[in-house]
Amino acid sequence: MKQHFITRFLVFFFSSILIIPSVLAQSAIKTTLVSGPGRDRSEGPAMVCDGEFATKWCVDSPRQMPYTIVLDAGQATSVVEYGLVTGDDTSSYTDRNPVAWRLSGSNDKETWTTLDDQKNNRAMPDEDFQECRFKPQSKGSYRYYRFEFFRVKGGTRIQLSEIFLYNTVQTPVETTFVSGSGSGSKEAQPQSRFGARTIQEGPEMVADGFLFSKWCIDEPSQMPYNVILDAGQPTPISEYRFYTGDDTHSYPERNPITWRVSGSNDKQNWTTLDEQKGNRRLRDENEQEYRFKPAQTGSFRYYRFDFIQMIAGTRLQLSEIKLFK
Ligand SMILES: [Ca+2]
Repeated sequence: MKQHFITRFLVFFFSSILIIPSVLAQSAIKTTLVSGPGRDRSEGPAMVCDGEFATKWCVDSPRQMPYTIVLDAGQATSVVEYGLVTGDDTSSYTDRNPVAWRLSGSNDKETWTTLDDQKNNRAMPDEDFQECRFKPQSKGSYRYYRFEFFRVKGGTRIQLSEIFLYNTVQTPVETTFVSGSGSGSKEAQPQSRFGARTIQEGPEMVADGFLFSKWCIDEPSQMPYNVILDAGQPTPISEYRFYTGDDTHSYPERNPITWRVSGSNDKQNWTTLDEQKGNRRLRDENEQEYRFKPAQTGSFRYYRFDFIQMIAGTRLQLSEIKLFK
């Protein structure tokens, strides 16, 4: 068992190559910039549709407000969801997220139909490289999409690293638990007025649909910890989400920072879909959702998550892992 563990660890290290994040969502419509305010070069408006999270549109020009970006979808397309992605330093400059905007569609760039109107939407997080998705109130088939940003959280500077348009809605994948590290062991709770209580904190808790139940394991001999989920049939995923535990605010060191996601159709041959090393995006907050796009995709029935390192120590906890098409 120990040898198996060491072998897996070595395989991980020797096979680890730097994966350049391929951040363009699989289902995003390819768009080009028609017009928008800002510089031509490094932080210009074209940066919202270059497919790279690393490049952003950043402008502070109050006279040009509302900041208006027009994108060309190439052909008439119905947008059922759109995504705004925060910048590379939004966690340091939290005022730059838009809070009021309007989305309109057109086929001639003259007559515009309002599709969505957000007056004070603070859903975008104060975090770097985070995509926030919105469903427009109206739909229709349009070639051109216009975003008018009326207001940001504070001041007049806006920044976005990408704007994604989608013609398919992101749907959750129903999964069932296959196997995982930990025995479903019980953690004895202190004596309370309810009597001695035990709580199940086995790996199956990440797939029970509840945030108040969690997988919590501290068994160094079993590291890296893994959990396998069954999507029922071969299913490509565009996103996976981790949800922190019910007391992560008190125990932030339990958040994973290095992990690998793999897919398989026979539970024997695994294809690496994503590797994250030293990723500290999960924060010291309880039951919070964090979204990740796998670097690779493929149609797999089984998805395996290997947790290689936490912020500190050997205890891992997550309340849910969810997959999305
Ligand atoms: Ca970009």
